[in-house]
Amino acid sequence: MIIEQTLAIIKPDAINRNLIGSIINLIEQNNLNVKDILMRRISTKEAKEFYKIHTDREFFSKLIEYMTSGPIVVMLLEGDDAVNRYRKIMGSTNPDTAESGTIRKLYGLNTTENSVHGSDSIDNADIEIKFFFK
Ligand code: IDP
Ligand code: MG
Repeated sequence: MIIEQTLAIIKPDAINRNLIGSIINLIEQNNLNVKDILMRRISTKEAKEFYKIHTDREFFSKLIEYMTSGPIVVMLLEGDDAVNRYRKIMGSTNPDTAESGTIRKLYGLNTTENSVHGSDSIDNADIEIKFFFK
């Protein structure tokens, strides 16, 4: 067993549709432990910093507008192989092509409003956890 930590976010589209509980259920049923949790809005400055690797992408401004459109739920998850396992539970970026049973396949609306975020590496998990949980 390799116990890891990762950062998960429930995005505004899922909050708006009362999906917080359903998404946390999927996370917990997969033996990932919620070690910390918060709900708040993020500023435009914070969103731009969080997604800075995508600054030059054509979807960047749409992404920032969306992520600041309402509150988000941010969670520190812990468990065996947490980074890769949570990415699998989320599914791929586009809900239409995401694997069946994944959060994005079940609940995502489109490639921008895809309900959840998850860190993509142990190094980024570390950076993202520090970003929200000092
Ligand atoms: P990921 O969330 O699956 O890791 P990234 O490529 O890191 O996907 O993109 C970050 C977020 O930006 C996505 O979750 C989604 O909300 C948005 N996004 C990514 N690619 C596109 C796109 O091609 N069109 C619109 N929005 C996108
Ligand atoms: Mg990513």
